[in-house]
Amino acid sequence: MIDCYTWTTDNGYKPRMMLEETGLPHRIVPVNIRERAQMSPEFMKISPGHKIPAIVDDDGPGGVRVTLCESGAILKYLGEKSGKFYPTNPAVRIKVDQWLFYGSATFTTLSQQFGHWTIRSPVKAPVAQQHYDANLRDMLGILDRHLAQNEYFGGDYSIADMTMYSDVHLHGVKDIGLAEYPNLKRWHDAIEARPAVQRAWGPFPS
Ligand SMILES: N[C@@H](CCC(=O)N[C@@H](CS)C(=O)NCC(=O)O)C(=O)O
Repeated sequence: MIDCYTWTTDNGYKPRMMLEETGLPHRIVPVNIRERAQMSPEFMKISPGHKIPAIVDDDGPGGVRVTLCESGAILKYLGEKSGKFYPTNPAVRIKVDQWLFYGSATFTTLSQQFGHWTIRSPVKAPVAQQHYDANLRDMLGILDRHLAQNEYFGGDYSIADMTMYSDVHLHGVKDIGLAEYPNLKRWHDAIEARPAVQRAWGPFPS
C-alpha cells in the first residue's frame, strides 16, 4: 500500500493522477499546508524540505519501506514500479525525462511565481507581476509549439504530461486562457477528459 501525502495544489495533483492512472493501491493523506501541517516533525521525516507531495510505500525495492518526496522523483518511481506511463525504450525515455524535468523544475516553479505575484499576493508589485506574466506566456508558447508536432510530450501519454498538466490547467486555462495556444488546448482537453484525471482532481476520498 502506498500512502500519498498531498494537498490541493499543482504539485499535489501530480502523484494523484499517476496513482489513479496506474490503479496502484493507495491511500490519500491530506497535509493541510495552509495550516502549516507540513512543518510537523512526523511529516518532515518523510519530506525533509517540508513540501508536499510525498509518498510512503510499504513495498519498495526489495520489499523494503521507502519514503520519497519531490513530485518528479515520485512520478518516475511510480512509473518504474507499475511499468506504466514511463516508456522503457531509451530513445523515448530520455525525451520523457527532458519534459518531466522541464515540467517540475522550470514550468511549475515559475508558474508558482506567477500565481504568487499576479494572483495571490496582497502586495501589488507591477514589475514582478509583468515579469512572471510574460514568463508564463513564453512557457505556454514553448509547450504549444512542441505540441504542434507531437500529440504528447514524449511518445504516448506519460508522466511528462502529468507533471505539465496542473499548471496548464490552473494558470493556463483559468488565468490566461488558451485561445492563443490551440495545440496546448487540444492536449489539455484530452487529458482533462480522462476518467482517472477527473478522479485525481476530485475531492479527497473520505
Ligand atoms: N519541487 C517540489 C515542489 C513542491 C512544492 O512546491 N510544494 C508546495 C505545495 S505545491 C509546498 O508543499 N509548500 C509548503 C512549504 O514549502 O512549506 C516538487 O516538485 O514536489
